[in-house]
Amino acid sequence: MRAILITLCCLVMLQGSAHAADSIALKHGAHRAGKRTDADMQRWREHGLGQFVHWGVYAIPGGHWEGKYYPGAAEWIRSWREMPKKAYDNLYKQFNPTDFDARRWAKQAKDMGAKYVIFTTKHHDGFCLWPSKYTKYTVAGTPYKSDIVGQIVSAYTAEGIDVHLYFSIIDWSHKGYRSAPPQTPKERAAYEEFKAFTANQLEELLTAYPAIKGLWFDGSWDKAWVEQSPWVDTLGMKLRAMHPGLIIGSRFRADEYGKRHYDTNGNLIDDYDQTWERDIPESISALKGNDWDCAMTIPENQWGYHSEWKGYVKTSADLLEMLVRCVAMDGNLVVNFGPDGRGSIRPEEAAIAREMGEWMQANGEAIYGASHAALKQQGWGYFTKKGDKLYAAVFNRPVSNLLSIEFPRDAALPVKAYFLADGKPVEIVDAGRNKRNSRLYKLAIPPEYVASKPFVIVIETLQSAEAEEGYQQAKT
Ligand code: FHN
Repeated sequence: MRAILITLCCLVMLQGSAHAADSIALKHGAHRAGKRTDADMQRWREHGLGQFVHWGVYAIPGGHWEGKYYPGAAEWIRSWREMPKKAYDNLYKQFNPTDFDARRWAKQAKDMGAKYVIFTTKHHDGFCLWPSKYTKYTVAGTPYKSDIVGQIVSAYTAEGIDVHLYFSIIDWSHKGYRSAPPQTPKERAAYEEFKAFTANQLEELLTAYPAIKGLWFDGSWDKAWVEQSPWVDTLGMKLRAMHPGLIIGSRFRADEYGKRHYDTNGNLIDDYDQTWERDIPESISALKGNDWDCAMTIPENQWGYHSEWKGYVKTSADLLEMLVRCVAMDGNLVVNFGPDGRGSIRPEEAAIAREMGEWMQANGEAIYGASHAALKQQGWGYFTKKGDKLYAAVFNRPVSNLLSIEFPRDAALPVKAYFLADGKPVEIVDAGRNKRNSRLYKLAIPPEYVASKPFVIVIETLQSAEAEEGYQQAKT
């Protein structure tokens, strides 16, 4: 009896310590288990496609200085030793984008099929595209003078496109900003000033632009900022209280142990996973059921305007493939644009917007509000789903013209298939029970069907005895 009691006590103790090791009480970790369930977040989740715009004074040199080519990302040119800081810090005096027309940009984004835009209010250089009253380094001090953020918010909102404001925590223009934690009392006092400045600017943005839907933070990886996690957390709560429904990704703050994106217990910090920059997860399991977006550049790694793109430049077909891949894993794809110093969108980007838009016009149903379909991935493309419809987005047409689809045994069965673009029917061939737990079907693409672009086939499914019977009949 004594031995049994000792064993039970040990088991309870072991369980207790395992629990403590599994989960640590955090004050500044994730404040919610699982996804947000409110309408604002649901709307964000259904966007599918977004546009990112990186714009600032770095668009003036466009990746060159005094005839030399800067091989890095154009918006980082200030950190290049060939470009004197003083020269960069005076560029704003030339900022006069007379070609800028927010309504034209917004219309182009709408035609592309974007449902939200992320716009840089200020990048790491600290130059503000709105007339912030907390610094002189703003658009108000340029020859252009007018509030650019305000024009973007109005024009995009008028087109029905949700606006999220990009805000860099790194600010090279503020004397109190630093990447390493402050050590001396003087440094600490300066950093406190920087914190107050950052909080003031964020509150200023929310007050000036109440129509915005979210804040997209960047440059929050510095140790100095990470160490401020309790303060940052409190600031985040204040911003949320000021702006109900506000959406903030996982790049704003760390927990009290310095863990970013995912807290010490492995829970996502804030509303969506922002780690997927120029990268898409291999499988949905990597996302642990969280919301996420992928921010993608058109050239390899250029966000701001660089007049000379080198290396591989993505095509609209590449980006559409990425878009469908993201939506098939419950994520959004945000395609970056870097307008030039005069305010024009370069022809390569305009072409991408047009081509993506044409495809979205015909196939957007497979993207907006669509989500992950738990079917086995096939080499020809991706599945998304909405209600009782499945969407098969075909990027690699098989030479056989037969698309294999494996349905789990208990899944709703395919009853009808047709091309999303023109409604023409596609034959469903029952290929029998290939494995014990799944049923194989083939969608027969008519050999005469010509497609110069990826295409989508809608598969209507039915979970009913009728469909089951149909399946049985088709087998005989
Ligand atoms: O350093 C920036 C970069 O310039 C660009 O703004 C991207 C966009 O996500 N964010 C940073 C790198 O992660």
